[in-house]
Amino acid sequence: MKRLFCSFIFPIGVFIHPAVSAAEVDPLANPPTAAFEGQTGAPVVDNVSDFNMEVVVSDLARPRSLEVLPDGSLLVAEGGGTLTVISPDGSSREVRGVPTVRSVDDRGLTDIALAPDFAESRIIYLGYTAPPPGDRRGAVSPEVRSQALANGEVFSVDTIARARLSDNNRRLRNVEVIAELPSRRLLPASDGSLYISTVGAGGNRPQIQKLNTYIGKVLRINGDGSIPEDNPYYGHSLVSQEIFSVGHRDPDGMMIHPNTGEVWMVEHGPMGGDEINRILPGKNYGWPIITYGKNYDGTEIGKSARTGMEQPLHYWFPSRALSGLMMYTGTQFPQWQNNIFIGTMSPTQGKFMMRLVMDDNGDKVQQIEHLLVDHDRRVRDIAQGLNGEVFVLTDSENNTDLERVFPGEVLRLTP
Ligand SMILES: [Ca+2]
Repeated sequence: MKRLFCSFIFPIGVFIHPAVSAAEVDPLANPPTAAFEGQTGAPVVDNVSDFNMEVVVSDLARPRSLEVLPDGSLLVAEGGGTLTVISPDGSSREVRGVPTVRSVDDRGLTDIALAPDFAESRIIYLGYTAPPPGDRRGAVSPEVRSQALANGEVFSVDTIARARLSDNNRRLRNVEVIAELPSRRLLPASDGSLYISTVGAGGNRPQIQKLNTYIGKVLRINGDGSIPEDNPYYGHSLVSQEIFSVGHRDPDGMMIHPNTGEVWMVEHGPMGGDEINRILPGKNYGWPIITYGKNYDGTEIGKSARTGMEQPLHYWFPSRALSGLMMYTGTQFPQWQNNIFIGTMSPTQGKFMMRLVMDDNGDKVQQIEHLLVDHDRRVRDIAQGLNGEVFVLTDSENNTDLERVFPGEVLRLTP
């Protein structure tokens, strides 16, 4: 596999959608047919949730990830590469020793995640884009990296690191680059392995189906960066052995299901076809061969089912732009137990937090509630506090984004 690096600063690409007259085509006409009853369009909840919302902090720039530390402090990662600890008393302090993050748009730090044994090990994983070698001030644009990934290449700037957070939460120590891989979200598992959802592609990209690219995949490595021997393609010389599952259009939020230990993940569809999936080793989740989405002009992309490809547990048509994913297991909101929460970020369908009420088996969405609709902020991450409160990380927007200007926040939801 070729490894590239580039020291130029590239302009941010502009996406141009094909010109279609809205009068001629209703892109939402003829919605797809579900594979089973209840796979889409779950009804709204019977009982509307009642909760209080407080703003904990409101000065974050492109925040990406929120973690709850064992002492009740919050660890927040901003896309530009800043880690901040917010103490239970509300005071905040920047964590020192964070590796240098570079990107052209302040989105270079993609995720942070605590090891399951963090209380003892203090190990934290970071996914980010590093500066190109020999050019600490340089950066590579996401579009250029995305094209390289589609070609089966990896820029040496795409970095997964692990580090130790000092006992007083003030400094990262022993920062160690464990892999050069692209990442959207990191998910450490109790067996010591690390699942990584990678970046995807906006268009129909056959490269997503290929086993020698990292685009549109879930990857799995060990905590030291080595390949787990029980990975589905371990020992196969012609493929990327980090691959755990394939065929994801644009992966985003992940979680370990608290009751089953399975990996669950949401992904962005095109116009329609946002999905939540149970991620199993070696499985193919279909994009772009099967999808419940359509092209943005309403034309068909492919069928919605095929033998040997996985069906989503639930899909959304039109798309909601799904982001952070969490299952609630606390006691402060008894009526939320075993509900799944997903952040949404859609400029057309709304920005809010979804609550999914699951059936007794836990794999069918029975009812859906939209929370924080009036707050109208992109919800990027969701975390459960030590006492069962819920923390919500909202994304910042700037004046290139619907002409709205406000910073990212941490919200605290209590009964
Ligand atoms: Ca799929």
